Amino acid sequence: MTIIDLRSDTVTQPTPAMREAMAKANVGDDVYGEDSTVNQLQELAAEILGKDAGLFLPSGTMGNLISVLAHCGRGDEVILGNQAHIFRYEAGGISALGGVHSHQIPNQKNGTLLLEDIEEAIRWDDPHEPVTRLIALENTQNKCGGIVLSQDYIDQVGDFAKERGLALHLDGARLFNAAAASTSSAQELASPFDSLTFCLSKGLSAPVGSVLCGSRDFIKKAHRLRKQLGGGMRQAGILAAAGIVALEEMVDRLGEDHLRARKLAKGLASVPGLILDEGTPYTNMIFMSLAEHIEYSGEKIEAHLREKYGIRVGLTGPRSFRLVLHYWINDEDVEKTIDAFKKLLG
Ligand code: TLP
Repeated sequence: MTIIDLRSDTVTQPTPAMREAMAKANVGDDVYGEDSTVNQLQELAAEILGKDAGLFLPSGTMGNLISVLAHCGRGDEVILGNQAHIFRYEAGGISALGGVHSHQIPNQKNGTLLLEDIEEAIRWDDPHEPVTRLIALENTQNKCGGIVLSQDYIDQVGDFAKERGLALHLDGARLFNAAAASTSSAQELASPFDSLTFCLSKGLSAPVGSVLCGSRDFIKKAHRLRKQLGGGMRQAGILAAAGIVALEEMVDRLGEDHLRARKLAKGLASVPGLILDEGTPYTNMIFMSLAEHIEYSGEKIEAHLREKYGIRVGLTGPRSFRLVLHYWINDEDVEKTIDAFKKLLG
């Protein structure tokens, strides 16, 4: 049975071109800065995003952690959304490992944080209070449906942060999906941020890795933190080679995943018993839940789809799902998925 894995875009396998590039990659000891393939990837990423320098990392989680630790000292505070990946899904690393205090404010349905809420969250200069250092945004915002933050909005937050002397970080795990779905380029969407991470191993299909970009001084600091956290990799060019292919060949096709997400959503919307979240999909993710009259639990449906049809979907609650489109899902898979839901619930 072929597997149709819609749980996440993190499940993507490397493409044949990536495997070939990996086999041929020149490598060296990257802790010494001597891996020419890693260096090439870092320069390419920084150039694409209009930043001074880049740093190759094992994961997006480490990229966010290093960024927060580079901007904040122990007891300092980061303002971020209550739906931010950093807050919800990174095992509390910024507090556990960095002693950084997180100040969550509500993410609006469109993924944004209200400027009034940010303003109110900024601490007074008072010895009772932690020191506010950083604002962190996420684009696309995963938990808010994979929604895109607009250029207008991020520019406003950028100006706001500058006026108040705060740093601004972007969790841009899916920044290239955001760019594919907006009129701005990835570089424009990156411009207001002092630091940003993007993932090579999601929609771009590379097997491992993220790149952190920022000023030369920031990346120097981040480099030491990477070592401290045990993220200094040696002959990492094997992995970076796939990352270069990801940036050169996989960015321009992300719109296809968004188109397929819309096709799949349209088909699923016609299945009685499924209720799609308002507006979904914004990019490559569909969020939906079971209508009240459906007796089965989400778990049961997930198991049935997996065992009978080889279709894997993500459970986001007792009766809700996330389906993510990516390079390894084609039109036929989309049809099969719609059919399977119809057979099960129709
Ligand atoms: N997200 C994963 C899960 O952790 C939820 C997924 O399947 O979507 N930022 C954002 C916005 C992310 O969505 C993720 C992964 C990360 C950071 C972390 O990236 P990795 O997995 O490379 O540490």
